[in-house]
Amino acid sequence: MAQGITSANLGVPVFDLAKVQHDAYIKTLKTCGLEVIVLEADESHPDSVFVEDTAVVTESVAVITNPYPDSRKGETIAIKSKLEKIFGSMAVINEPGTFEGGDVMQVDRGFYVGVSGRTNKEGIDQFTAIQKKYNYWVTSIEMKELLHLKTGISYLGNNTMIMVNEFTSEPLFDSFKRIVVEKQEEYAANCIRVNEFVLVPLGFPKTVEAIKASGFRVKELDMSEFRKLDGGLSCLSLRF
Ligand code: CIR
Repeated sequence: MAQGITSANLGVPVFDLAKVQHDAYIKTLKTCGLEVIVLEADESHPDSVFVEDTAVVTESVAVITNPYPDSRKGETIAIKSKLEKIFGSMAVINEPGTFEGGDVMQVDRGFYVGVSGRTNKEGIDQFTAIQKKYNYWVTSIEMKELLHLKTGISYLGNNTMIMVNEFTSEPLFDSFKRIVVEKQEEYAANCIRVNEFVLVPLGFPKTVEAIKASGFRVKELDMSEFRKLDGGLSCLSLRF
């Protein structure tokens, strides 16, 4: 982890604390009613804890992505061999397409995908062709500053999105109820709905209140060591 990619300027992650936080994450997913499959540590890939970037899974197909950084491309090998045992249908994003799951926000039978520094148009075209076979639609969104689309927006279900200010002017989201996070709490825009709970990073009280006011139950998780590597709460798991 100490060698993971980062622009956060928050210092080097404390590995033992990251393990404590990771254990709490797993425990919380279980408390929310999920079965959790935990992968072996992948010592040769410092960003491999961010499994969300390496695949996009639906009930129909598991798509293995092609992360942009060279240091992350090899992460897909372990994910592929695990998902092959679970999913009947597999697909792969190939060069020159690059694609990371952090750029993919699923809303029912569709996906909003960020065109970012990590996910390019060719990758999105390949992903669209794959999903079309299974009757899912795909819409792309040009990103400005964020690492991934879901760095700044999450779908919570019940027609509700939580987002940073950048997305409030996006017409594609006009029909959704919106929770807009304040500038100092932007990290909390990356959160996940798991059954009846929304899991939110610890330390963002205004966002927690806003989510509760929208009718959701909240569980908070300390993500400090993953944030040091630009990782959000959603990045640590693939949910299906
Ligand atoms: C990276 O830069 O690739 C990792 N350090 C962080 C990836 C975070 N993933 C995500 O937001 N889905």
